[in-house]
Formats: sequence, C-alpha cells, structure tokens
Amino acid sequence: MLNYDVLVVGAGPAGSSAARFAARNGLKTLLIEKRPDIGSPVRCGEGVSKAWMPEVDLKPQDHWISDEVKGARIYGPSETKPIMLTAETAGNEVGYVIERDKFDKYMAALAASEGADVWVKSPALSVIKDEDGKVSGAVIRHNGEMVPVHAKMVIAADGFESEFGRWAGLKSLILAKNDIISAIEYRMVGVDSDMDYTDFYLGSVAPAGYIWVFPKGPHEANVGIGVTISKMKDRWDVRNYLDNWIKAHPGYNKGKIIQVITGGVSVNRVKDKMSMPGLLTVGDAARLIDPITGGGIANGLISGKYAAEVAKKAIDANDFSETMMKNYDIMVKNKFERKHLRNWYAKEKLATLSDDTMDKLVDVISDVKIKDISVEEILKAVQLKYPELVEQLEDLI
Ligand code: FAD
Ligand code: OZ2
Repeated sequence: MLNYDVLVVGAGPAGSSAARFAARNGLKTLLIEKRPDIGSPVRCGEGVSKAWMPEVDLKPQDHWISDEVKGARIYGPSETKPIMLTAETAGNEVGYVIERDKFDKYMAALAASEGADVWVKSPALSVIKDEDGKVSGAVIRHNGEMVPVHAKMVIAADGFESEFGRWAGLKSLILAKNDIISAIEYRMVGVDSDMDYTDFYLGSVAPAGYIWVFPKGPHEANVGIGVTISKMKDRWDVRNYLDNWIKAHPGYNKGKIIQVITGGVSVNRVKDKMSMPGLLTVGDAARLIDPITGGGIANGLISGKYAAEVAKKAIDANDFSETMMKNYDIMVKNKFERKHLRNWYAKEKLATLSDDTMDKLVDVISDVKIKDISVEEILKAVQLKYPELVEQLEDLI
C-alpha cells in the first residue's frame, strides 16, 4: 500500500504549486496528472500580469515567455479610441504572454525539485474515504494498473471540468449558467497584431464576454473569444462570433490558423465552501477564476500555496475536521472574496449595456489617466465618469 502525506490530483498551475509548497513544507507529496504530457495541449490565452509572481516565489524564465507587453488596450464596439493601460501610466507592473505548456512543465519541475513525486498518464478514477467520511486517498490508474494511494490530505486541482470534489460529495461548487463562459481560441500566424499590447474587444461582438488578441511573436497571436453560455442560442455561436469578428478585420482575416482550442471558464463569486474533511480544492476546481478578466493562472498558484499551508497545519495537528479545513476557505476568502464580488457585479452590469452605452463608457474612460493596470483602476475611472453604472458596487471600489 502506498502512503503519502499529500496527494495532489492534477498538474496544472494550481496542482503543481500545491505540490511544490507541500513538499517545501516537508510533506511527503505525490502529484498526479492524467495527461501524458504536462501542459499539453495548451488550452489558454496565455496572458498574465506580473504583480503576483513574488507572492508565490515565481521568477519569470525566458523559456516560458513568448512576449513581454507594455500594456493592455480595451476597445468599445466602434473600436475608435481604446482605454489604454500602459507602463507609462502604470509603473512597470505589466505582463507577459507565456508558453503555457512550458510554464506548466516548469511548475511541475519546481514541485519535483522540492521533493514531490510526479506521475504522468495517471488519472485518479475514484475517491478513497475512511469510515467516518474523511477523504483519505484515490484509486489511480498508473502503468496500466489500478493503484490505491492513501494520503492524509488530498488536494483536488483537476481544473474547470473537475470531478474529484463532486465524487467526494462536495456539492458547493456547482455553477449558475450566467457564471459560465464558453471560449474558443485560434493561434494565428500572418496577422497584424501589436507585440506591445494585449487587446480586449467589448460589446455585442462577444455577448457578456470579450474577444482577446494576445501577441505571441511578430505577426503571431492568440485570438480568442469568451461568451456567457446563458446568452448563447446554440453551441456554434461562439465560433461564429469569433469568425465574424476576424472576417471584419483585414489584419486578422489574412492570417492562418495553426491551432484551435476550446474550453470553459467560470466567472462566479467566491464559493462558500471549497473543502471537506481531508480534501481541499484549488484553482479552477475551486472556481477561483477572476470573474471579469477570466484570468485563473495567478489565482491557481496562490490557492495552491494556501492549500499546502493548511495541509501542513492539519497534518502536524493530526486534525482533519471540517473546522481545520475551514482555515483554507478563510484564507481564500480573505484574498479573493471582495475582489471577485466587485468584479462579478461589474461583469453582470457590463452584460446589460447596449453597444452605444458601452462605446460612450469606453470613450469617457479613455480620457482618464489610469495609474495602475488593474480592474480596480478601471472601475474607479467608471465611478468618476459614470457613477450610476457602478452604484451597486460603490462600497467595493
Ligand atoms: P488546469 O490548468 O485545468 O489543470 C488541471 C489539470 O488536472 C489538467 O492538467 C488535467 O489534465 C488534470 N486532471 C483533470 N482530472 C484529473 C484526474 N482525474 N486525475 C489526474 N489529473 C487530472 N487564465 C489566465 O490567467 N490567462 C489567460 O490568458 C487565460 N486564458 C484562457 C483561455 C481559455 C480558452 C480558457 C479555457 C481558460 C483561460 N484561462 C486563462 C484560465 C486558465 O487556463 C485556468 O484558470 C488555469 O489553467 C487554472 O489552473 P488549474 O491548475 O486550476 O487547472
Ligand atoms: P487585476 C489578467 O489576468 C489577464 C488575463 C486574461 C485572461 C483571458 C482569458 C479569457 C477567458 C475567457 C474570457 C472571459 C470573459 C469574462 C467576462 C467578462 C465580461 C466583460 C488587466 O490587465 C489581469 O490580467 C485588465 C490584469 O488585468 C485588463 C490585472 O488586473 C482586463 C480587461 C478585461 C475586461 C475588463 C472590462 C472593464 C471594462 C470597463 C469599461 C491587479 C493587481 O495585480 C495590481 O497590482 O486582477 O485587477 O490585478
């Protein structure tokens, strides 16, 4: 019988971060991944800001950076004058477009270098529980055999399509239809994208979502779209919206598609319960994507670190009770609850605006000097120019 202190299910950014910090905390850790090749195929726009990296002891590495950007541009439906979020106005905290496959492998390698064992091509297929209902491991298919692995703590990092928590009986992570984005993205070559900016396009081009262009290199970009599923008529809608936008933009229409990806993104408020005895959920599995940017890499890494801290505490105290697990929920809430509530209200509001109003909004904000590349600064500018739009979230800005 195999015994570990911590079993981490899923080697995306959240799982590798959890395994890295668990191992660093002296815990005997196993990180498992169902895919044969960590990070591949990529299902991501690959845009990240820089500011959070020190918090998870992450030093940017050339081999997983494809482009460093000076800022972001947010366009309204008429695509005239964008809101500019730039290094000049914002100091130097800008961002990167990364190579997610290399990034994910690097994160798993960091976990391994701290002492975690790593198994690839090894899906968790079922949950092992004690008689008292505590989660205490998983049955894993490994090298063609069903291997029961026992662990004092399990960390579920199995992504947006997460099943492990549900198998264990955690019902609190279900999403409402207005909090799910369906996304599709093309990696395109031969396009006129600008290496210096990540671009966002708002309005009816992407109902209750947006189109993004993230530069990967000269004339190469990730061009993608996210649409809220409650706004969709059928499942081809998303692709049609993206294709129509590309057709209307000659600088992109002349390009060639070298990869297509699809995926789901959660855009909810922080859930009340992300844990149960013996089990902590992290990253997308815990529904921790930012509800207005759709960004989940940073939050995945941060929640992974928190889970490792609580696992250490629980194992040291030999206490796996609901109360002990709650320490994790509290850490996550302290970090994200307020911000995600604010961004959730803002995205719900944005979804109600006509193209005309959205244009006016972008136009007036584009005249405001924004001093930090953050959603908070954008919302402060909205409050200054269009206070009635943010009445509901006034206390949160
Ligand atoms: P994942 O990265 O999904 O990792 C989960 C891992 O668990 C996977 O490797 C999976 O194979 C594995 N797994 C699942 N089940 C099992 C099992 N039973 N046993 C073993 N392994 C299992 N975020 C950003 O910050 N910037 C962006 O530009 C961005 N763009 C996006 C574009 C699209 C189209 C989509 C869909 C998402 C985007 N996101 C972006 C969100 C981001 O990709 C996620 O938030 C991030 O990947 C979350 O990391 P994670 O580790 O929680 O989950
Ligand atoms: P702050 C990022 O995290 C980049 C992530 C990009 C993720 C792309 C994934 C796309 C997937 C699905 C689409 C989802 C659609 C969601 C519904 C939205 C409904 C409109 C910025 O640079 C974080 O970046 C802001 C970075 O944010 C640009 C830092 O922010 C994002 C603009 C997008 C829409 C905003 C609409 C507002 C419009 C108002 C008219 C701050 C601190 O780090 C600073 O120190 O998370 O705030 O970090």
